[in-house]
Amino acid sequence: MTIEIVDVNITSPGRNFVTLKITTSDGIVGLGDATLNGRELAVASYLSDHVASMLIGRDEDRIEDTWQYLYRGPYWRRGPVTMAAIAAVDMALWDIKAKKAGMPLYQLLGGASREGVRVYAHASGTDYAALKNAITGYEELGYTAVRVQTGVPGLGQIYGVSNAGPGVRYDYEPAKRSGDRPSEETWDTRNYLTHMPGVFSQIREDFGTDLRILHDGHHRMSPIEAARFAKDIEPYDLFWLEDCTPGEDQTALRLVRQHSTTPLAIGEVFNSVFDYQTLITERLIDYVRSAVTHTGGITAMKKLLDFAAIYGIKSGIHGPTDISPVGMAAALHLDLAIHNFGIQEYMPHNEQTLEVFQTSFTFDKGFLHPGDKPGLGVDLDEDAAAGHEYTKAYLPVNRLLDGTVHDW
Ligand code: GCO
Ligand code: MG
Repeated sequence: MTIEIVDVNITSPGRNFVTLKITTSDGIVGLGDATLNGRELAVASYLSDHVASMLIGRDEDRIEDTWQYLYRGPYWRRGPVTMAAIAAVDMALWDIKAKKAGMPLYQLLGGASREGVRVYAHASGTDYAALKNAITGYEELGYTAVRVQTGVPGLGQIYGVSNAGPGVRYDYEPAKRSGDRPSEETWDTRNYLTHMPGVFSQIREDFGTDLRILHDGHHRMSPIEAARFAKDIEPYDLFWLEDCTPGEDQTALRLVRQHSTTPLAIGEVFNSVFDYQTLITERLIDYVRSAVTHTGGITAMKKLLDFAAIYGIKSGIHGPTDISPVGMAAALHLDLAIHNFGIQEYMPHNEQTLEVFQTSFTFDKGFLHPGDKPGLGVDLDEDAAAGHEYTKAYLPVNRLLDGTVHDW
């Protein structure tokens, strides 16, 4: 059989998603996530203007060949737009293959290596009281791991901190529907570095040693600042410190490693195994943070995680709300199958999103499972999707207190 129809679906049930839908000549449908936060239409155009026509008539079973054709074929390689587009095709083809086999995708990846996938939630608060309230709420829901982000004195709205106030949802949606340009936030690394160790200390005092605590530096520290920070927070036993330095500078992490045993995670802005070559071979990280959606899909992510496994490095796949339920399903099937699973990020999608994308995920005491429907196990309700028109949204831009643009 061959690929007969290729559609690109754009919908915005509270936030934008781009989904590739491939239909074969015998009517099997595969879905792939192509969402690139704040740059959604660029990937949609890459797919509909440059990729769709090349897929028509191809054998849907030739996943590796199609991957190589899309990666090597255009001469221009890598980059988030290209790799998100390739990822979407790859996920859709795996979805089709698993549906044809009548199996959930994880079975084709080697079968389950565990009963469920430990996930971490996003706990945040503008001050410690709000953060404590959020952590308590997640513990009550059964989570065993939380990423903690909190306001810093002297700064306003900052990365990772929900200003929604106490409630059942404590997570954070960074993309803002702010019209034609991004909103702006302010930052001061010194204030942050002075404030955070006390927060971790307080969390350990209040919640004990069982809770897995994660934290995201969001690329804002210089190598020496990150080294100092990672060393200062060692006593609080973090599960990981994520993105402490700017992602493109692989050797920056040598300095951090030399000074601290705090586990390090990086990679949500990466899109290729080559972004990790130094990091993995020199054992400069402990967790791979790529999204399946931004790293060339299941085919590429499996190779990347197998490469990491040789060096004792584990997975920590990116799973914010800007990864659609389709991309999340791809992550969960991989998580379940691979041996070197570490943890999975989980920011549950809102109700409107889950009406558009129907999943069969189950959550039990801090562990997620993708479900046992054939394929990825996610359906796209196109009528529901059509009710949510694309709305431009941007990630914020960051400035230091003197106005200098800084990493967000
Ligand atoms: C995370 C991330 C996200 C990103 C977002 C950008 O660890 O989940 O840092 O919150 O900021 O995915 O689109
Ligand atoms: Mg992050």
